[in-house]
Amino acid sequence: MPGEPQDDCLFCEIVAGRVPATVVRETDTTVAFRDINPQAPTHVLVIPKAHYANAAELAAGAPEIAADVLRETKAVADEEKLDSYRLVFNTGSGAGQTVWHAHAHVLGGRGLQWPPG
Ligand code: DGP
Repeated sequence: MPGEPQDDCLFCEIVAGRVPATVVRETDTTVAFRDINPQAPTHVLVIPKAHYANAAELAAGAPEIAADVLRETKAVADEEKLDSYRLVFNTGSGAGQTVWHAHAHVLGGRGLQWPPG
């Protein structure tokens, strides 16, 4: 079933509390936690609790939860006092996606170059 937890999914395990994470925010539909390998002073991942493989599948399958994720990225940025920040949804291995559960990277706290690498 779309959205159901997957046994072999690391972020589903974080949602379930079986893998520890530094959670900074949680709602009924989302969890935000610090990235284990931060690329900026603030590097937080915002994920839906429901399992979708990437942002596009989330938007197609559960648009209201996709909106929740976006809303939470702003809440994280506010809590972290970020004036400027970058949202990244790596989609596909060629773009650097390594965890197949939709997630928004919230990156800030330093200057960010454009275009990204
Ligand atoms: P991506 O490359 O876009 O799929 O991003 C996956 C991110 O997940 C990557 O920046 C590192 C992070 N990550 C991987 N394993 C863990 C973990 O066990 N805990 C936390 N907090 N983050 C993780």
